Amino acid sequence: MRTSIALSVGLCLILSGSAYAVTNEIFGLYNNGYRIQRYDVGANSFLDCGPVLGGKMVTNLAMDNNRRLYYMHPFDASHVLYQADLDSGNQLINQQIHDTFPPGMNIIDGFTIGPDQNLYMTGYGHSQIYRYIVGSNSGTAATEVTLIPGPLGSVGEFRSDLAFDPLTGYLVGIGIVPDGTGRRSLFQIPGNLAMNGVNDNYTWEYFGGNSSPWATVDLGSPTNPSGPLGPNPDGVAFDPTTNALYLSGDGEKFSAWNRSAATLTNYILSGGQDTGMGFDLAYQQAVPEPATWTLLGMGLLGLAAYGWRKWR
Ligand SMILES: [Ca+2]
Ligand SMILES: [Ca+2]
Repeated sequence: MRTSIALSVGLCLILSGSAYAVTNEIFGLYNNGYRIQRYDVGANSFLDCGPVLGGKMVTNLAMDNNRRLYYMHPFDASHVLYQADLDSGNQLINQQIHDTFPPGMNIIDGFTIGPDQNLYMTGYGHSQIYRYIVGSNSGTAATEVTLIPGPLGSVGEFRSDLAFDPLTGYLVGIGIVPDGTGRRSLFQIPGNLAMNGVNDNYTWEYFGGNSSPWATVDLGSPTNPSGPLGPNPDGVAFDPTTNALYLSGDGEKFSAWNRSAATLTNYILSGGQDTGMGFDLAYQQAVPEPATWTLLGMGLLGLAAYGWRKWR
């Protein structure tokens, strides 16, 4: 009987598949990219976490499973990757350089941490996804995916922020649609292609597939500054507990979206005002809780003990 209970608990936890140790919060850059801001999703409130190091505008932000933030200025020749932790009041602490990359990466304008806790990057003119092994001190980021425009045309880019979709496992980002219009929409890449250690060519694909509503959306651009995200759509984040989608422009128009219909749900304001949060958005990149595996292990041990008693 005890065996059955332990086994059931383990299986239930595995089947639920969503036992994440996630604080429901979104981080973004504001104050023209010189400070980090926290949005508490449950309380619907904003908090200033403090200034970034380096004295330069930051447009790249990511957070790992331990709530460590990573950030970067886009325009350096040798890109400097910084890390920061948060104290109990959610103020930035322990800020320091994590690694430095040699020249040749062009403009970097999109960060996210993957489910493997490594750092994924993209930027202007690349149409490439780079992967950096966090903590490797290697000073190098390998090219994991190269965009192929395919039948849509010849002009297109992966461009701004990245985020792994917790629902599908795809890597999602904001990019310039390769149809010559210059409009921005969301694209997606199978997550395994970004994490497999080799450079894969991948044809532009809209978020949700090429027949999804994202195929016709214009989020805004320099030629369409009245688009829903303004002239420079930039930030992407998914809530790992609900799969909800959040987007932003450059320092404005932080907003909740309907991920299936590709429609704006609402702008997220503070006292009726735009807080200036954007450039890059970051949700904590969760991994399944160790407790899940511990309980599953207990269940399996129970099964083994049952088998052993039966055998004896
Ligand atoms: Ca960005
Ligand atoms: Ca790859």
